[in-house]
Amino acid sequence: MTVKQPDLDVLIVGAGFSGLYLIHKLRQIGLSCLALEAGEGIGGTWYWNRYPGARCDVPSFQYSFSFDKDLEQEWEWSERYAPQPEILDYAEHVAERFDLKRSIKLSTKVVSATFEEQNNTWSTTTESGDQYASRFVVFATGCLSVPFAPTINGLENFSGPVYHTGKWPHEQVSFEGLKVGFVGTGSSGIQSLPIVAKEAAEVTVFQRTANYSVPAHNSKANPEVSKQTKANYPELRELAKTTLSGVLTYPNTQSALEVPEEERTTVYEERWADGGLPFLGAYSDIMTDLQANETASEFFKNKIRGIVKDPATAELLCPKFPLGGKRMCVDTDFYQTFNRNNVTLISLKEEPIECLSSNAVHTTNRAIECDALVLATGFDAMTGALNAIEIKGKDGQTLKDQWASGPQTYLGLMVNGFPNLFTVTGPGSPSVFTNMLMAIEQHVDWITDCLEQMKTKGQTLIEAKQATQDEWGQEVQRAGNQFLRSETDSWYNGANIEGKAQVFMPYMAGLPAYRAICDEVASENYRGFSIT
Ligand code: NA7
Repeated sequence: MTVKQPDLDVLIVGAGFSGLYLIHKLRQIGLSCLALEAGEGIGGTWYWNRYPGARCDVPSFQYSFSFDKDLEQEWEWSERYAPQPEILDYAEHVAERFDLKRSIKLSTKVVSATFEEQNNTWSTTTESGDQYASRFVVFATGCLSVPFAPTINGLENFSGPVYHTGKWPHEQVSFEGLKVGFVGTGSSGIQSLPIVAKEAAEVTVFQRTANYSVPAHNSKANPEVSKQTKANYPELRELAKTTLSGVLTYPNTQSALEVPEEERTTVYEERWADGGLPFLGAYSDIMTDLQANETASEFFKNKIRGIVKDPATAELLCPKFPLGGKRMCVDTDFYQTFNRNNVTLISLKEEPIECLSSNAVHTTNRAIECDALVLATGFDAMTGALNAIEIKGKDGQTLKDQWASGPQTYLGLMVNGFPNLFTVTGPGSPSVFTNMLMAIEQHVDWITDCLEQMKTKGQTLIEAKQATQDEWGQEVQRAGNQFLRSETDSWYNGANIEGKAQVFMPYMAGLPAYRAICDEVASENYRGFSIT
C-alpha cells in the first residue's frame, strides 16, 4: 500500500458543487488539496440523478454560485427551472473556468478514513487500496447521494431492467412499447412519471404516500428578466441572504387564520398560478400551525380533485399529512398524467406488493405484468454517505457508532472525537431546507476562513467540544419542533429507512440566524471548538 501525496493539507471527499468550490477556495488560501470523487464525472447529485425530467426546484439564476462576478455574468440559463443536463454543464463550466480538474481524481471511491493520533493526520483509503495522508479531511459528500431501494421479495427473479432515479444509466433509456411498474411518488417520481408515461405503453404507479405537488409553470428564460437579474445580481444575492431559505420568494407575513376564506382562496390561486415553492409562503403560519395548514391543504386537495377526472384516483392522490410536512414537490403535469388511459394508480396502503416474479408485480390483490421497473424510492439522506465510509476518529471510535441513535454535530460542521474533519452541509445545518448553493458557499467560506486563520496562527488541530455539540443538538431539535415538518415521517427525520434512528436532521431556524451564529462563533475565537 503506497501513501500518495504525503504532504497534502486537505483531502476532499466528493466533487459536486461543495467539492468544486472548496478546491477553488483552498487554493486561494495557499493550502494543497485533492478531491476524490466516486463518479466518472464531477457534479455529484447532478451527475447521478439523470432521470427523465430531473430539474431544480429553485429558480436557475438563484441556484448558482455567487462567488465570482464574471461567472455570474457569462453563464446563460435557458429555463426558469434548469434541467439536470444544463446544471451538469454549469458544474463542468465552473471546473474548467477555475482549472479545478487537476485537483480531482475521478472514479475513486473512498472506503475509509482514519485519524492517526500519533501524528494528527487523516489517512484516507480508496476502494482500490490507495492511501492518502492529509492534515484535514472534508466530507463534501452531499445530502442525497446514497440511493435507497426497498427490499422487495423476488426482485432477483424479475427479468426486466430495474432503474433507480438516483442512479440512472448514462445511455438512453427507452420505455417505448413497455409496461412499466413505477414505485415512489416523491420529488423524483413526480418529475419523471409524466415523461415515462408519455413514452411507455402502460404505467402502473405504486404509491405508498400521496404527496403534495404544485405546478412549476416552467418556461424558457426571459431574456429581459435575465438582463435585469444580471444587472442587479449583487443586490439580489444580498436580499436572498436575508430570507430563511436563501431563495428570493415573496413571503406573506399575515396569518392564514386572520383573513376571510374568499381572500385566502384568491391568494392561494395566485400562488398556484405563479407556481413553485413560493406557495408555502402564502401565509406565515402554513408550516407551523395545523389549522392554518389545513386551509392550504384543502385548497390543494380541491385542485387535485379538479384536475384528476376519475374521483377514486383523485382521492387516492389526496395527501393525508400537513402540506410541507414532507418536502413539497414541484411538477409539470403530474396530476394530469393520471387522466391518461395508459396510467393506473395503485395504493400500496390498500394493496401492498407481496413479491416480484419474472414479468409481474404481485400485490395482495392481483398480478400486474411489467417489462421494466422504475424505483423512485429516494435516498438514505443526510447521513447515508458518511455512514457508508468507515470513519474512525480518536480512540478508534467510528462515526457510524457515534451516530447510531442519530447524528450529532456542532453546527453541522464538525463532530467531537473527529478532529480536523469537516462536513459541508452536514446534519445539524440548514442544508436541504435551503438553497443548497447558498448553504454550500456559506459552509465552504466558514471552513476555509477557519483553516486560513489556523495556518496564520500556526495551529494544527481543531475539534468540536462535546458540551457545545450537545447544546447544538438541543438547539437543532428546538428549532425543528416549531415546524409541522418535524412531526411528519420523511427523509428529514430518517423515517424513510427502516431501522434508521429517527432524529430531525436539518437546522430549521433559517439561513440568516444560522449564518449569524457561525460568524459569532468564529469571531469569538471559534467558541465551542478546541484549537491547538
Ligand atoms: P423521496 O422524497 O424520499 O420519495 C421517495 C418515494 O418512494 C416516496 O413516495 C416513498 O413513499 C416511496 N417509497 C420509499 N420506500 C418505499 C417502499 N418500500 N415501497 C413503496 N414506496 C416507497 O425521494 P425523491 O428521490 O423523490 O426526492 C428526494 C429529494 O430530492 C426531494 O425531496 C428533493 O429535495 C430532491 P413514502 O413517502 O416514504 O411513504
